[in-house]
Amino acid sequence: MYLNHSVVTFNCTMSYKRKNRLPLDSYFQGILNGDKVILSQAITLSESTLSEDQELATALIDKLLPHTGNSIRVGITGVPGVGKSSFIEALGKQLTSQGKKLAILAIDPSSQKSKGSILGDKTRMEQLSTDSLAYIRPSATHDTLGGVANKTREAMLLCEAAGYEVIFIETVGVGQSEVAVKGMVDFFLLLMLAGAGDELQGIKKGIMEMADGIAITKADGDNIKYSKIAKAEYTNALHLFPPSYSGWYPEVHLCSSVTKDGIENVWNMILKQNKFLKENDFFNANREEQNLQWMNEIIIDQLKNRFYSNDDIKSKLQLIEKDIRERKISPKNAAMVLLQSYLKN
Ligand SMILES: Nc1nc2c(ncn2[C@@H]2O[C@H](COP(=O)(O)OP(=O)(O)OP(=O)(O)O)[C@@H](O)[C@H]2O)c(=O)[nH]1
Ligand SMILES: [Mg+2]
Repeated sequence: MYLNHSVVTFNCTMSYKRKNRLPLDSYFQGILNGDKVILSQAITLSESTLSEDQELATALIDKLLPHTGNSIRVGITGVPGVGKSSFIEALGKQLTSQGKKLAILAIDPSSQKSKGSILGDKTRMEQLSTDSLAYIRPSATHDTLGGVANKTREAMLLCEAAGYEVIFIETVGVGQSEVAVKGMVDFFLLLMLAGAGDELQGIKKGIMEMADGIAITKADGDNIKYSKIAKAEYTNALHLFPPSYSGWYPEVHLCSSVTKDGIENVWNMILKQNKFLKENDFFNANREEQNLQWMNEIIIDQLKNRFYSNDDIKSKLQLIEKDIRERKISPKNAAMVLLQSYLKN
């Protein structure tokens, strides 16, 4: 173990009473027992910015690590209104009716400033929000997307330890948050609408390239014929991309959250890819790679924070920024001067 847990526990014992925190073992047992209240408290703990909370959360996650990893992790993205929440509700109900435990997490870039929209989603996911086999957690709030992503990864591990077999991570398809989600899931599902045009959907080529599968939503009523055309178009478009490292070819399916047609096909595609990745050993390799990536992100995040919150750097930065604007020093040289000064500190 790299972290001295006994010290952590001791420190935490001092403070948990004051802040209503539980001892490490209560979180640990509660989560292994699948207690939703304790799970929520543990996720809140991991989102806390207090250093003693962070120490306790880190110790908890390390202790739970052997009980994590046993889920199918699915990222779900698509522009606002494409039908993400309705799809999750429809597929989620099918899964819980088969007795599967499902956790729904979110990465919502807008929640960096305000509370995320997934809180509103709880009302849109009416049936799942009262389903004992489902657990819905709004997006973490943090100053940076990296911070939100980090907290979501921790929440995912905590949910896995609590016995959730399927994890959905929902994100709004408008920017970088997709890259963050892609970096923490086994299957990245892109929801698209028929007939809306790529520009209108704001979906960038890069996001389509990341997708392991596309589901064309709202394929019901008059929309069915347009959805079929869209399916052919997206299938062709996907063929233009180079094959993924794993050798998996993304599929395109139609579905409707209203009629429930095709919902099962989307799930079967996810299961098929899962089996494919496990058979060619890519499944574990991908997760290992994601873990290394996670560690690197935290290192970079921490170094950046320390650098920019350093008082000496703060004062030097102001002066050197002026010199850059006046072209007295090149940006590269300025960066080197600041870094050298920081490293000497
Ligand atoms: N006809 C039809 N309407 C649907 C379907 N799925 C969703 N809708 C409607 O589309 C609208 C948006 O659905 P949501 O599930 O809230 O979409 P979302 O992608 O979660 O939206 P945001 O959370 O705002 O990004 C709602 O009015 C739904 O009733 C579908 O399969 N068929
Ligand atoms: Mg939604």
